[in-house]
Amino acid sequence: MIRLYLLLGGNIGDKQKVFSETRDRLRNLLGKITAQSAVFETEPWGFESPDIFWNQALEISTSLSPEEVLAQTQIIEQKLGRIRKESQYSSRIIDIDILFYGDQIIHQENLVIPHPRIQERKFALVPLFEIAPELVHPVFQKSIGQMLEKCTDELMVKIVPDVMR
Ligand code: PH2
Ligand code: MG
Ligand code: MG
Repeated sequence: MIRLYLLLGGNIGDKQKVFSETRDRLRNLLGKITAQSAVFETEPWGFESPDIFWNQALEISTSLSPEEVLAQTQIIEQKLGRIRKESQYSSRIIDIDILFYGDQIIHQENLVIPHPRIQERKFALVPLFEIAPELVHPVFQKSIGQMLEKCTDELMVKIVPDVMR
């Protein structure tokens, strides 16, 4: 079994319903969710939009390969109605990003693990810090806590109170 860390993100549609449906599908297709952060409201990073994001980090115990995880998460994104746009960043119903797959380092054309921009993004580091503060990034050899201290991103990231996990 591998310890997998995912980040859920979405800024349009019924986020409560979409996040809950995404977690149910991840449990069925990938494995047990062994930790989940609070849900955070986060300002769009890298593009302008009036629609605030929700982000949540999950730890999952899986026996799937990284390629299988990618395939299954993309199927879930599609089934929940994600439409991919040409532009680099755009509003979306659900994005499921692979942050870490154990301590493996993977560089394939369509799959890079650890996710290449974790260190620049509070919307990823803050939820991850809640469930895995001591986790060490296998490339930078720094813990999530150390990476958060060094991160200069100043966009808003705050807990959504009372959201059902
Ligand atoms: N995802 C992006 C680009 N920008 N901003 C926030 N706040 N949350 C995200 O999940 C996010 C983003 C690319 O996938
Ligand atoms: Mg993403
Ligand atoms: Mg993605």
